[in-house]
Amino acid sequence: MAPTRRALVTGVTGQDGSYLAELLLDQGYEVVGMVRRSSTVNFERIAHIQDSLRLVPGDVLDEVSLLEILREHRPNEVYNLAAQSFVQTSWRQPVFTGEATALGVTRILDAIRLTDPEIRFYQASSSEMFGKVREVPQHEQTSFHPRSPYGVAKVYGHWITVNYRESYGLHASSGILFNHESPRRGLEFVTRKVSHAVARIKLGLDSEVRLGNLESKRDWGYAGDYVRAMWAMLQQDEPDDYVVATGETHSVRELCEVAFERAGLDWERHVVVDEQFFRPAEVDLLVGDASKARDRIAWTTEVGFVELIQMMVDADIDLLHREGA
Ligand code: NAP
Ligand code: F7E
Repeated sequence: MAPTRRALVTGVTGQDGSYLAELLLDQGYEVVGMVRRSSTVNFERIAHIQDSLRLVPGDVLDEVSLLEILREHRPNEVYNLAAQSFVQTSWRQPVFTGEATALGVTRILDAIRLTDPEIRFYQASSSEMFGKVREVPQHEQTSFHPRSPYGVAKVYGHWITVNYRESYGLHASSGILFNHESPRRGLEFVTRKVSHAVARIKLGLDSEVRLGNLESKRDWGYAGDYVRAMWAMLQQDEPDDYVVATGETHSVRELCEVAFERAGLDWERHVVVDEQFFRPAEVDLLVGDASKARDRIAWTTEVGFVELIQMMVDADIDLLHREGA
């Protein structure tokens, strides 16, 4: 019988961490999830699988905690999903964003190098690295021009992953993932902000939602589809970098149309444009070319844009009902 594989997931309490942990458990892995200390427990996204996970305390700001976890749990694969991931916050907390989202990657890579260089490593890179895009669509060779401290930090995380692969021969791969959403998305991101607002308006709890740039365009996919790509990258003989995207782009305005329509509402009666949600520098248009992921790791999407947004609106209406609204 093949030995049980063990994976460490940093950021396991986040949107992607929860879907990835489910996938790894389904594949028969022992899943070690790293959680950082907080004054209240925030395990909502993993509550349904919590008993099957081994949750261990640690922080990407603290290299000793990472070394201890690797020494004690000896994973075969490490998925680094931990980050300060909200772009808007990165202008307010640029140094913290750099510490967690950029240097956190080096801390993990170094801990791997020192404890067990055979560990396979996944880095959660981002389409935000393309920023002021040089070409459309964006692929693995497109140059980076990040437009936020978050994007800059992700560029560092990406290149340090490539560098440790080239310097030390680590099996380190970087997934350049475009926006991916789900009912588990944080409430501050625009898709979930809109789906949650639609549910509240539908149930008479609110009358409007205030948004920023309605013309901005994103390539939005479903998080459940994207975590399959992360796992597939680490099953390849050779480490590499892959763009993961749907290849379709939609504006925030279209997102509003689909979301409000799902609840039988007219978005123009409820959406208010508010300057406070505009960004100091914007990424206007993102659309990815995932041909390499399709060809080399057989990655495909199962959930399209309209289905995704409808799923999120339905889930938020259900959630509010369950909360007794
Ligand atoms: P998310 O929901 O914001 O989750 C981020 C996770 O990182 C949370 O579990 C958070 O823990 C943890 N974390 C933050 N700071 C940490 C620290 N100092 N030490 C340890 N853990 C820390 O993000 P996501 O959407 O799942 O994204 C996962 C990763 O993919 C992130 O690196 C993100 O930047 C990247 N990414 C996301 C997308 C996307 O569209 N979702 C696209 C490209 C790349 P708490 O729960 O304690 O806050
Ligand atoms: O913004 C516009 C906003 O915050 C999308 C993260 O997962 O994906 C995510 O970053 C767009 C932007 O995601 C509001 O200006 C308009 O153009 O949902 P978002 P993001 O910044 O694209 C990338 C790939 C990551 O890696 C990140 O970790 O929507 N927008 N009005 C708004 N955005 C927000 N949040 N709120 C608004 O009111």
